[in-house]
Amino acid sequence: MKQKVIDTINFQIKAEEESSRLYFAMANWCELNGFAGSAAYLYEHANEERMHMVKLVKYLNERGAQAKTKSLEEPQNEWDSLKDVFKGVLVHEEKVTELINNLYEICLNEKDYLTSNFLQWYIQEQVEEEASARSVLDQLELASTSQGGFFHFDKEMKIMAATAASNPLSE
Ligand code: OFO
Repeated sequence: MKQKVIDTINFQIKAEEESSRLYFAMANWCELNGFAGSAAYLYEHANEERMHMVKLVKYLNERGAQAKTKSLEEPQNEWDSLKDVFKGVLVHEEKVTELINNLYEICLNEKDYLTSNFLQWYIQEQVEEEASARSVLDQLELASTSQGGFFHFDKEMKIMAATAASNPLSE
């Protein structure tokens, strides 16, 4: 593999681990602020991000390149509101989409078609993750207009967390 591709995948490994830690911190905040369903959803999301990281590590190992475990910054730990948390999820996912697009472009420029093919899974995943973040924000917007809306929103998030946990993404 070309070094530029290996380095950029290692950068993406770090980004996926950062995603996992950010969602873990968000889950923790939700749990402390009485949103148990949202916490369950975000703990599950943190697990999925870790799986995204491991999938990249295993890919590099399969190709005989070295995956690196890098040091990380402390993630954000405080938010003003539940809406602020989920706005943060969308902004973060949009950033990750840019990183995946950049990685894909590098693979094409370096004529690494095997890695380009492998990355299709991540490209589709970003479409789904952005759509899901927008849908959660829409539901939250609706919840804010009705009495007891946040209670029902949080119950819905618990159901979504259980559904995600029972459908682990295939490796
Ligand atoms: Fe790894 O997909 Fe979200 O960040």
